[in-house]
Amino acid sequence: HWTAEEKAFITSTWAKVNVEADGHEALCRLLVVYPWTQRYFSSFGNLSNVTAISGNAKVKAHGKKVLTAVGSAIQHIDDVKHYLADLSKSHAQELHVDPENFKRLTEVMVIVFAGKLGSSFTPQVQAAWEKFNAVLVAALSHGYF
Ligand code: ZNH
Repeated sequence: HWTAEEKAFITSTWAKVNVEADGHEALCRLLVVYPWTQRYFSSFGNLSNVTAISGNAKVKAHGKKVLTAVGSAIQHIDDVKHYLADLSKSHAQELHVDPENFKRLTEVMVIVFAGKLGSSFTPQVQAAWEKFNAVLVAALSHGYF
């Protein structure tokens, strides 16, 4: 259900993504914009303000981990649900992350990409990402049912 053009939009964006810097920015935005998401990261230490969040080494490492997983999912774009089955189960059963937050993370990710790519993040490119993110969110939410 992917066209060659949509796949090309996703992979061309991904070629410009820096998993460390952009993952860090996306996770920082999640924690600042939706502060209740901080509760899942109580082991990360001080997240009390924007400066603490952006300077937190664990936040930085985790942002990279999450975007690296997104990159791997892109490698399995035709079978994301199966590919992320274990990750979905661990988020449901061990981490107890409310799946609404997957959607929020993909939204901040789009904002980070748009900011980084500027006019090359065209409406068509965004449309491909909105579709990919819907697949990603559905796959990560699958283990909850
Ligand atoms: Zn998550 C973890 C991915 C979202 C929370 N994550 C994780 C990991 C990964 C991920 C890969 C690791 C695992 C292992 O190691 O086994 N995530 C991911 C993705 C996404 C996500 C891809 C989307 C897109 N998460 C999320 C959210 C949240 C979370 C939204 C909340 C809010 N995670 C989490 C936690 C953890 C994880 C808490 C654990 C951490 C530590 O370190 O402890």
